[in-house]
Amino acid sequence: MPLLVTVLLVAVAVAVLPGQATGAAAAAAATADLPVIVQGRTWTLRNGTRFSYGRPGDIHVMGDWDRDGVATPGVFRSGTWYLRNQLAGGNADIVFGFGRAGDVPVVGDWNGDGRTTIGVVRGTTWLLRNSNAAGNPHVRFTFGERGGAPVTGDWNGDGRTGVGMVRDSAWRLRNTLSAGPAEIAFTYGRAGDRPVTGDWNGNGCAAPGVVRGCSWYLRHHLAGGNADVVFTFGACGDAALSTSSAQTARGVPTSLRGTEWTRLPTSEKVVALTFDAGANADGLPKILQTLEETGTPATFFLTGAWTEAEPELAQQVAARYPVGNHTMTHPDLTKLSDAAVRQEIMGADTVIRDAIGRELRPWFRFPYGARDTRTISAANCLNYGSVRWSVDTLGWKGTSGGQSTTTVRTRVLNDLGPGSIVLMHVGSHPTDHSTLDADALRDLITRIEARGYRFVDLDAYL
Ligand SMILES: [Ca+2]
Ligand SMILES: [Ca+2]
Ligand SMILES: [Ca+2]
Repeated sequence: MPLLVTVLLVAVAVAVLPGQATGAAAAAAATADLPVIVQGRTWTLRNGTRFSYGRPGDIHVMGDWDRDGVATPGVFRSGTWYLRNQLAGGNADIVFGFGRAGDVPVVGDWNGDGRTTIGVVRGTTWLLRNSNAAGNPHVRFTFGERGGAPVTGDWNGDGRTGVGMVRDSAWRLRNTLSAGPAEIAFTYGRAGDRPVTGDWNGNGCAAPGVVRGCSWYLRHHLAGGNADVVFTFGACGDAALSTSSAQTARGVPTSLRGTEWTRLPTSEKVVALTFDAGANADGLPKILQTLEETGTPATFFLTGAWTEAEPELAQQVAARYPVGNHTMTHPDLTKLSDAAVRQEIMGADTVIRDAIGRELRPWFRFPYGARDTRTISAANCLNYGSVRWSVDTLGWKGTSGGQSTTTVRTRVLNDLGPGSIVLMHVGSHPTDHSTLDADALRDLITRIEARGYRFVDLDAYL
């Protein structure tokens, strides 16, 4: 497709005011699906409808839960669904549990009875319900590839929602809710785009779209080619979905847009331990053991290169802790071209997502902490937000650099305050082979807790 590369780096918020319905949306048949964006807890439909619902960090979905012909919002929050039957804020009309934290929510009319119901995708296993209530899955099968983004839509217009998986620009769709090969395959969009599906022209069939930054490229056919409709809607980092689908990538917390965190946005006595992995993994076994034995939450930032070298360790980390993107090869991004910045971020996204089988966004950390307005904007437009640190232990300088477990400990304790973000590393020093962060960790955890602080991971601040 013809790509407006410049769009990627223009972090311009396009405000959509109520009543600003577009010609395209107004002209489409009543059954056409609408693009939807969510910023924080504010939902905006492409026809101007706007309301607040859910909490920041929820995963957003829309569907016709009560079969009255109108699609309304819902959110998935760590295994609990909160569905609303009105296009307005308020309390949830339907609340139930299905799936668990880390599952990817999907919605569709799986049995063709006119009611949209829910499901989750766990790796490549699809677990679907035909009613909006807790219970066992009515349909269960495997489809797709690890690391892909699940999508749903009535591809063939028979009234039943089919499934699909999008990996980078490869779309693989299936009309039948059972294990088997893709029935439709094509390429559309590119790595880093967020897929979105809907019946954009009201012809009864769902079709693909991608959201890149705040630009939407919608297609009216199940085939590669040029976008049929292109427009800007929302801002970089907004969650994107349609009135018949779930969002396929997390939005960026508003407090991370155009800026970064050096402390967590909180006044509570909490501390986030963060570990960067870009060199070797020498300190990792000890770190994982200490974290596990002390029950301490933590967050890891991996480079793509490290993950390629240590895929099993990456999986081991991701099984217990949130994982963020630390670029492919750990360069100073401020010295790279726009295209190279994008390649570094998305290269790592693809490699790490493939290895751990889940979304990394929005967590991103700049190598060396080197960033500027341009590169922060580029990260935001790829739905990443930058997490810096309030204290660097300097353990990475090693014993040969004059550091010790005492200096590591002292630096952290001197910085201690609400929302401290501690930067540590999983590797050993390249020449003296010391692993000061790993060695200091257990004592550090004890001393921080003794001062009345508790530990949190970043996912608690989505
Ligand atoms: Ca409805
Ligand atoms: Ca149904
Ligand atoms: Ca169908």
